[in-house]
Amino acid sequence: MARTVFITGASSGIGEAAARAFAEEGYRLVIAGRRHERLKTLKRELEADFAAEILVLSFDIRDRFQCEAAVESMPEEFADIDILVNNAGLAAGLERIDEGDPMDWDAMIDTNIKGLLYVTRVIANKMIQRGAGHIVNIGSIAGTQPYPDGGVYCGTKHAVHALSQSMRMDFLGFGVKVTEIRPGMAETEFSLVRFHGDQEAADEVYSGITPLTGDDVADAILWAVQQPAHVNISEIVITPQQQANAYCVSRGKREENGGE
Ligand code: NDP
Ligand code: 8X3
Repeated sequence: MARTVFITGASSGIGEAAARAFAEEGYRLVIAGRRHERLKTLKRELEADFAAEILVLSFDIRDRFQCEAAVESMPEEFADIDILVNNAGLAAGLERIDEGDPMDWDAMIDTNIKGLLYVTRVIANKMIQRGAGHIVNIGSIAGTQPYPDGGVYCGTKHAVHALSQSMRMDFLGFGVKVTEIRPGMAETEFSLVRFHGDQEAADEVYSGITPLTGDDVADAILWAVQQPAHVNISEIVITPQQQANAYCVSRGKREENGGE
């Protein structure tokens, strides 16, 4: 029987790429996000390309009651979630703490931490009852490497790192695996969202490098969940070849940037 995967933030970027990768492998999919039309278009595409079974759930992950109602609304054939990919998230703004916008902070904290918790709580509960499941949390290199002007985003991803470790201990003995994937720079809508729609600023982030794509991260997610039953992949850190960590990026060819 096909396994069922629930992906939050499937309307773009890493989540959308993961949906495509899982559909191609024959999984049954629940794809979630706020942008209903995008999710419906993706559903049609994956049904046509891979004859995949897809359920669209449109809700705002920041709202606990919407999260619970969405999960409870799933028809029987989708209700037994084998894999949860906690991917929905964002960065909003890039500035010093004293200049930060508290509305941006709320969006990041409510989505990246509280939203992840709300969805995990209801789905993990069902996994524990069934004695099986796999939760994949999309963290970030920012989850272990705080950088200037990104304090709140980095704080939320540090929380994802801590929560992933706690979940792994909480669910030990219940047959539920937990994997945290921490990507570096991936070119998705991430920077466009961070800079509030400023495309030029978003493009600048990736100038002179070949960033990760959503597909690269999706490959890592798929690999982690396809390991044998007795194997748990705890963490994967994945960056572009030109990014060593949150602080060191080599833009352009070595000879063009003085070998830095
Ligand atoms: P995108 O902006 O392309 O995708 C973000 C997804 O999150 C969208 O599908 C969006 O859906 C969803 N989302 C955001 N807010 C909400 C909300 N309130 N309710 C429901 N869904 C929401 O960015 P990425 O694909 O890059 O980001 C995915 C994850 O990867 C994030 O957690 C991000 O922090 C992480 N990450 C990204 C990196 C990068 O460089 N791109 C690197 C490291 C980690 P919608 O707007 O339709 O609701
Ligand atoms: C996104 C990667 O380095 O911009 O989480 O924080 S980074």
